[in-house]
Amino acid sequence: MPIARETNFDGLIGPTHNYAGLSPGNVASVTNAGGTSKPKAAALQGLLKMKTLMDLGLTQGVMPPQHRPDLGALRRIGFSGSDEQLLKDAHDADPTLLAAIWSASSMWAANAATVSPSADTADNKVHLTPANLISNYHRSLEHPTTTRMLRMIFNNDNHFVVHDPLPDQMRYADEGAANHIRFATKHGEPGVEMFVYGFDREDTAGGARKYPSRQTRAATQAIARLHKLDPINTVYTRQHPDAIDAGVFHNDVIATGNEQVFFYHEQAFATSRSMITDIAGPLGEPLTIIEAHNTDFSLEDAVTSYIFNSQIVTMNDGNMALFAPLESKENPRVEAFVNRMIADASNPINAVHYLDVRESMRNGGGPACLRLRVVMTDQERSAVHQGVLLSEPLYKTLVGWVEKHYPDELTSDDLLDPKLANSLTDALDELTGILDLPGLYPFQH
Ligand code: SUG
Repeated sequence: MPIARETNFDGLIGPTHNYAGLSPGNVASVTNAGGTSKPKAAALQGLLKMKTLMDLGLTQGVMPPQHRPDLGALRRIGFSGSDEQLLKDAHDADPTLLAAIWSASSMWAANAATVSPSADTADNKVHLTPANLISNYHRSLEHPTTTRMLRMIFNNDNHFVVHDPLPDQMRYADEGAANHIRFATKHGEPGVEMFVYGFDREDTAGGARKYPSRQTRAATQAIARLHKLDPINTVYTRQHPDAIDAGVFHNDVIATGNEQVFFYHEQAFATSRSMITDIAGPLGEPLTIIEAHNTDFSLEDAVTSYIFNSQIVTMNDGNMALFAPLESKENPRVEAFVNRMIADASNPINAVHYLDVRESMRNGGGPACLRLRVVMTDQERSAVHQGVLLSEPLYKTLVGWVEKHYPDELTSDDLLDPKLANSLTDALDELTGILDLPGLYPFQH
């Protein structure tokens, strides 16, 4: 088996990052609604996160933000006139509609797509299915550009298949890699892919009661078929409805994994521990289970600290490191748990790096939300569009671009400003030059 490693493609936080309370069931989004955001600081935090991983010797990619405000979305639902008129009429009709078309939510790249590495697929290609994100209107606007972008980045038919998103139907509601964990003895070996859903049409009693479930079982099955996965190596697991109702709107808020390591909270899943056997059986080796119990810290601690939204990464020396949100260090119970985990020689995680992505966290997006993890062989990685792979010069250029174009602060009043909207179009035009992605945005056609 060829050696494979993960490359993380982080969403570059866009210049319109704001707090609009658009995601029911996402506690941070709802709690911080109406607050003043700091787009420049947010993007610099995200870039520093990418640089931290790059400096530790990992390949790091960048996914550009989408073009917002999406005035075309307003025209599609019957608004017309000048840009100023469109913004004003949308606001008068419904302020949350105006906020939706400005949302920088494509930063959360874990929701861009579900990815299956070539070691798992029948045709030995890397398969990507862009997520339709239909559960929230502001996020449903992302997939056309996401699909185009992924096809530009993974533009090599010998190695990559970028599918169309699933049908725009609640039956196929899909939120991408946030509800998917891949296990393997080594990244390059055939793995077992675990798909986590919140809602099953045949089992309405299984749904959460208070907050919406965003992923259906039918969607996960469709992705497994599209990706030509071996059914023996595919596991479907339901999120615990109590977890969804506690604010676990994506599974990556309560569980994560890397190679043979499976780290989750005891209240994450509705299914019994038999799923562990379902995963370990085809792998032929036991998993390293790190299960946090209520006696360690509560579901609420998990949701506020976002500890499970850490990235567990295999470093080049074979050891694993945890890239955790700063908020998890600020919770004494969670911090103590992490310290025990790092000291425990029975698991391969032996370092923790705390990352400051507070601006994104206030909208419910931690370190793992901000990245799309793609496991690739060296040959596949060299077939990726190289313009989006981070280097020291590209990092400096992107920092300069952010400093030049991003507002320091954004409030809901700014969303009525057509001049701001226009200046952002010019900025993104410049960005496609920097990343060598000409024609990415609809306005460039
Ligand atoms: O979909 N927040 C995003 C956060 C996504 C986090 N991603 C993962 N867990 N992988 C969401 O709920 C809030 C936008 C606002 O309220 O302004 C938002 O869309």
